[in-house]
Amino acid sequence: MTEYQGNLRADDRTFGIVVSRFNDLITRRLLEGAHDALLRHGAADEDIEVAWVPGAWEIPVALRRLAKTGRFDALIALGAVIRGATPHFDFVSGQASAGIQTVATETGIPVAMGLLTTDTVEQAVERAGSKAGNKGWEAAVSAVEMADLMERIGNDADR
Ligand code: INI
Repeated sequence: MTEYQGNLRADDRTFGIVVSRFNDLITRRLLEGAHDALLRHGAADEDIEVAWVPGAWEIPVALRRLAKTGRFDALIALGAVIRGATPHFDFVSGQASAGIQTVATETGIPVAMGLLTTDTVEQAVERAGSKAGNKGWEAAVSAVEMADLMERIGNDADR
């Protein structure tokens, strides 16, 4: 039996982050968490690129552009959609989430999901560096693991 597992080693790997400005009180904390996690796992600061977009809706197209450059081993999507703040919450959160996954499956580049979808601002704050941890940090660790896993599995003929 051959088994594959990604290690949490980020040295010599390149990461692209797409982060949305909407609810930037939250998303800046997610970015801080993701950046910190990448550095702590060995990534070099110059191997991390960050693209800011207006809102969660715009995350997938920016991810796709980054993926297509061929510069990245893994990507990270960061955003915050808060139900109380938007009447079209289900639409924005659903389409953004689906679009994020589509970029990963269509390009073969792993995309970690750090898009918060919460009912309240308090829940978002809790997940952006207070009592429920930092989902940006967690997403970045997933990106590190997936980048290593992809290399272990080997070439993707579709890329
Ligand atoms: N974008 C978000 O990232 N979070 C939200 O909570 C949100 N609300 O509340 O609507 C939101 N809307 C903006 C949207 O993502 C687009 O940027 C906008 O529609 C322009 O295309």
